[in-house]
Amino acid sequence: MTARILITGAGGEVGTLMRTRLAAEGRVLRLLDIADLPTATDGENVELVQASVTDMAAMEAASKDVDAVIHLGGHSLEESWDKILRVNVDGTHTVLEAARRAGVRRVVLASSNHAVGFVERAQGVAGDYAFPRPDTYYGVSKVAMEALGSLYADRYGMDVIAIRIGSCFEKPKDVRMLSTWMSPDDGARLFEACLSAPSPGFRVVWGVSDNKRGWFSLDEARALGYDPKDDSERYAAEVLQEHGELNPSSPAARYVGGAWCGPDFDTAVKEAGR
Ligand code: 15L
Repeated sequence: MTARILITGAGGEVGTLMRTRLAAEGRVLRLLDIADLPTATDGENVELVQASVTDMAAMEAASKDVDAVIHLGGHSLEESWDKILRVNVDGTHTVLEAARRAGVRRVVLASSNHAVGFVERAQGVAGDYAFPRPDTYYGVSKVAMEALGSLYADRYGMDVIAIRIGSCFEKPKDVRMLSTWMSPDDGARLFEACLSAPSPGFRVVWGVSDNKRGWFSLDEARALGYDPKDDSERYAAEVLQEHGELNPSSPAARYVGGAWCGPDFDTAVKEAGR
């Protein structure tokens, strides 16, 4: 079992869901976030680090004596180009480079479905290596993340797995998430598979549960040993009652990235005012 794991963005949505789920006997979780993290509970085997993923010296220090890094840090929603470039793109480079310098051999990267958000569902998604079709600057940063991961795997022989996470929340929040949901427990199963698969090299895998309404291939994740147990279907009636069926001609229904492909996520036009 992986003994010491550095988790960046440990105070974020996915980091918080994983904190208890990735805890294990004989394992230390080194939790890093730019924000304050909740202090350790009784018996919790954690080390808390407050730092930015863009700070090379801090990341090198945080990567010392670590067996694997799970990189969840960065903006998790669309932001201005400046912020995305600095925190998500430069931050991911810093995390990988710090890991390399510290001799860490395995990094698991939180990529996103938004790396291929403009893939049309009707085209039949989504082999794991679907060509990038980012839907936002955030999506571009996830493409850059996958490219950086590939570089560090090929050039330095590191094991790097990029998980294209669908929607990791306690429950699916809307109709689209009935297809994109990754339950927190399945998320933990997938991270464990990524940590323990022997010599995976560079991989891109989908991070979703075994959803009846799913759009994505689970083959690559299963090849790493992922065995999903959850299905969003148990929430379908509740979600459909609350939100109704998707309008089939809306971006939300047409594209993998859903509403992110629509005008509300057009950052360039918002920033320029035209
Ligand atoms: C993501 O990548 C976001 O970080 C998350 O907040 C969700 O919006 C998710 O994608 C999604 O597509 O549902």
